[in-house]
Amino acid sequence: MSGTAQIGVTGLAVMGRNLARNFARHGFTVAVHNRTASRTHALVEEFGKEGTFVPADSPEEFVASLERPRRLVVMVKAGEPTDAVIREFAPLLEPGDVIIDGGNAHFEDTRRREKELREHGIHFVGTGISGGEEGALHGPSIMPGGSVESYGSLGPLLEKIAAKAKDGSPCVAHIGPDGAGHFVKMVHNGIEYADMQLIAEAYHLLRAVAGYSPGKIAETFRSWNTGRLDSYLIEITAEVLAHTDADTGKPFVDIVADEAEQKGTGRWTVQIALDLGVPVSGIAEAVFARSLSGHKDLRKASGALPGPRSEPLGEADAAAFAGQVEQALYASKIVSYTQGFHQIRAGSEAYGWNIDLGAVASIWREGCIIRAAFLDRIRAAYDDRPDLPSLLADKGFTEEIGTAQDDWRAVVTAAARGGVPTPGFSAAVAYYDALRAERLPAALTQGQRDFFGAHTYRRTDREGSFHTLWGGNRSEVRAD
Ligand code: NBP
Repeated sequence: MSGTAQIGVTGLAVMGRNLARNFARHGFTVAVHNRTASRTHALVEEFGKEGTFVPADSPEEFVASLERPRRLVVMVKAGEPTDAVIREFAPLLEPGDVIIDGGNAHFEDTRRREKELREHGIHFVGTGISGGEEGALHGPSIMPGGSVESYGSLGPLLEKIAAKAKDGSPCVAHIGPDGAGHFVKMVHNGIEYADMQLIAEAYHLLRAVAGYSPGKIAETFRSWNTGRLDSYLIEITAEVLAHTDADTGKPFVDIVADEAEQKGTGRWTVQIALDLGVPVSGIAEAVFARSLSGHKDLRKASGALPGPRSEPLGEADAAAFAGQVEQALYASKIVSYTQGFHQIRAGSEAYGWNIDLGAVASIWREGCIIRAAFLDRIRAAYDDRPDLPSLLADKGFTEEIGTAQDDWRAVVTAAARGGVPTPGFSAAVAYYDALRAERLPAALTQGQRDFFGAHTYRRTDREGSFHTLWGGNRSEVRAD
């Protein structure tokens, strides 16, 4: 027997509850279920008036309340809880039904689950959902993977509840088969790590080199937010910096312990990038910066290490320096998006996902943490040239980074002189210079490898592999 609910949500903590309300507010009949039934009843009691909910206390009841083919969203803790829920629900489903995993799953887990369920004719749609609890309620950016067929059944519902960009288009697109959606969400979070690190470095420089107060830095970020850096993260940075702690009267940022957390997705992005051989140095530096901040004992033990003697800049120089920091932040940001999109392209090629990079930029525009004016530019770059080898190769970005580069280098130099750690800015400049270099010292690295391990090298002037007899007469032999 088939029920009446067009969609079901199981797992009604903050994300699932708000997603269920979002579906209901858009006129869908929503079946709701949670392992602990009290959450289900609380949802209906508190928000029942917002739409039509069909509460279910058992998996059987939940599945029976869904129209066919059934579409059920799983919003539980990623990892083993997701497997437990699938084990519980899959036997109750029929071929053609769709399970949507909206949690932050590792894309390899999604690939495994999709394959297992496909054997039973069940579609498994690993879906990245970005925007936190507010986004889940008012419109998230949605990155579904899975089969084209499942998107046919699911897409119209997701398009209704997704955030809408300024041009009215929904921030959702079918990303590609199996784990593609969760992969893209992972890199999205990685880019967000890099963005946050760059912003933190800009703050640190304005404080330590320009001598600005947190309030003055908040003003600076507010003014940046009216220009090309316009984004959610810049906006909230200004809010955080302007906030005063009620207990002490001190700037809020000065009473927060300076040890940042690093959860799964940033770390995963870097681990996978290493496997794919993609240099995402901006994201890696962001993860390392967080992890270094957490080594409090090591930092304490190193506090007496000598550093440079430096004075904050005078007022006029400080204002000029702030302008340079804006340029450095923008240029570094172009680099971190370049690296992130390179990783998505590499993942797409490695797993045969055929991901449309312009569409990815397009669906990140609203409702999500990295919402940024800048994403329109990225989409336009890929619309112009879908085979763009790197974002930096786009004419517009090339020109902008060309304009920014003197200031960018000046900021990195000032940071090194002033003893202010800027791993994100510095790594971004190094990446840029490495990409544009005609010759890299990798040639010397290859020579060393051939010397100590007979690893062979290729020549610039002839095809083939070669080895030099380093211990002998140093003559060269063909190695292939
Ligand atoms: P949590 O990640 O805190 O998970 C809590 C939910 O999982 C509850 O409904 C809980 O049921 C259920 N659950 C657990 Br734990 N183990 C279970 C099991 N073995 N069987 C059935 N249910 C189980 O919730 P959340 O913060 O709403 O996030 C949900 C998902 O969305 C996560 O994967 C998260 O990574 C992802 N996500 C979160 C955000 C965010 O901003 N919070 C953003 C984007 C994505 P119970 O009530 O019975 O304990």
